[in-house]
Amino acid sequence: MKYPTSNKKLVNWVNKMARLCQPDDIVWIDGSAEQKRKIEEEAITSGELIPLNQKKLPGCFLHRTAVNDVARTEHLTFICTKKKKDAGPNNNWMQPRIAYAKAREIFKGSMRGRTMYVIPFSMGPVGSDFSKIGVELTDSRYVVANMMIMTRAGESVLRQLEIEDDFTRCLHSKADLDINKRLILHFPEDNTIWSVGSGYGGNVLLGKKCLSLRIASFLAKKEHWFAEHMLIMGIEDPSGRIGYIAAAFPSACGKTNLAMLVPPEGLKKKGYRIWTVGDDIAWMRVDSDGALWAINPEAGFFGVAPGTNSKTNPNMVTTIKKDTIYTNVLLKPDGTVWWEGADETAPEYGIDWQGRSWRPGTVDEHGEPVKAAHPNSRFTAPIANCPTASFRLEQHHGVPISAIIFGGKRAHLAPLVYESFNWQHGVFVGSTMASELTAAQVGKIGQVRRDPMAMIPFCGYNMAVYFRHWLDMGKGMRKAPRIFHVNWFKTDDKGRFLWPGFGENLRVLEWVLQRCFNNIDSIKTPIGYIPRPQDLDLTGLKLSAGAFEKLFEIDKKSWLGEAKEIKKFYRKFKKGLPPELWQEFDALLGRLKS
Ligand code: OXD
Ligand code: MN
Repeated sequence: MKYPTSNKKLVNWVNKMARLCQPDDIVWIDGSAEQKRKIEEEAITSGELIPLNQKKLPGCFLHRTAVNDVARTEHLTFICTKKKKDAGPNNNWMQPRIAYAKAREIFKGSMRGRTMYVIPFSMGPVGSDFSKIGVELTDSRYVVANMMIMTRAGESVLRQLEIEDDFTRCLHSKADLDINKRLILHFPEDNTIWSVGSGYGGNVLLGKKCLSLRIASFLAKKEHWFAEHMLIMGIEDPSGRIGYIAAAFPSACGKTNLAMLVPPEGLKKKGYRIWTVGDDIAWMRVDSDGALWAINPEAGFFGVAPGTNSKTNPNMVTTIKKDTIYTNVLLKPDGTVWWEGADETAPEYGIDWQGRSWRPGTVDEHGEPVKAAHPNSRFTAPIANCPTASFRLEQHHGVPISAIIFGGKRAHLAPLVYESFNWQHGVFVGSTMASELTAAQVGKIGQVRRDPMAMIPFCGYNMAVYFRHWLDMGKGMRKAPRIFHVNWFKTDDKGRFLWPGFGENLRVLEWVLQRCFNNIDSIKTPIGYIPRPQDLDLTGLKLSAGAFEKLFEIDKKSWLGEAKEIKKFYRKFKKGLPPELWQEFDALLGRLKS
């Protein structure tokens, strides 16, 4: 057989995996429009993709996953390092030998009657110092179609593999989509990912969470850089200066909406403008100028559909009008799609995410309302379609980061915004982040979980060592970004949001950048610096009476309760937890008690 590469390591591995999975044939993805069309046609025939109304939604398709395969299955996700302690208390761990053996049994013959696609892909611009190459083998045309949006895939990557020998070996098979035979395995010491038994994006688009976060975080520690669960956006101020921020929020907490927000009228008039670099992942390196620079390794958005509309995210509404794959949303009779919280009211009739007839008011056998779209239904769309896409997306150098923002979904406790005292304190703030669970994870919605740096599901190694890495990185920077914490989700006693969120969040980001660039004054509190009331531009915003005070209220008693929870969490890491973080913990207690 003639191979489209002379990289022997790649050819040998593809052949070895083919011997295991026994596909009927092997197709190498070249990234051409012609091949893309052919695979889409085959996917339509096989039922993996349903073409949508090509007049209204050109280049768009619908896909339905299996009913038991709609979100990341964290309990079936493992870090397989030789030593258990290297995976840490934050990960499920399996001995590599056992993990390979277990998965091998499921992969064996799993591609019989199917094609194995070989997808060479680059996370980051091909050839950039930031970028990493992966090759995903899969028997899913849905995965191929998604990877062609989410990554730079094909010929140019194969050319790069003639120069660069190394790549992340990513093997995926749907097998029979049996949840009892589902495993998402990461072997950071082998630069390998094996995912079997799932067809859900977060489990199977292996360039995303698996490579760009779990494997990359492990590599980043070794190679002295950051792989983070962060959006990246540029905020152009009235003088034309663009300040870039990187912000970490747990899944489905509004990273995508924030990354492409529309400035409120007053700020737009002042001259503010947004540039979207990424909505989910940031790879950051210290450059020769001593500052932190970032790229988004992805080339597309894999966003949550429900709640996306012209009010919450008009730029996304435009982005997903073409070249988009919708997953688990409602199909309307006119071949377009709908989800809860879309612009239009519910259609009179449609086919729901499970492929069943649906009408408003449909209830299940327990009398519970049936959702038209799954709460974690998604769209996959190219960043290039986004009206606010940054002109620096393809720059090998990335963008300079002025501020790092951590945030969670907390109904109480955390104020709208506060700034850490310094880098070490900022790492403490990130390491103690907590949020309520959302539909993006299997689990109980609303339950609070500690999610340091929004990385708890994605850190590919022991988080105590990850905290050490964060502290060490700060020492290597002459122009370190300032670190902030935000909470858009504080509620009043009746559970109503105190802050309107969405585009209005720019008011907070304006303050953040003022702190970074103009060093305006602030108010010191036990947890950090908060804005002086005159420094937050609230022109044209109507907050309810007393909301502003509540948004910035720091209730010492609640914070002392929080400290107890932090202590419990920190203790999980035993002696591994860097002493600097205990110092910060003690200092916080001291300030709260004084
Ligand atoms: C995502 C997630 O899909 O965090 O981005 O779950
Ligand atoms: Mn995410």
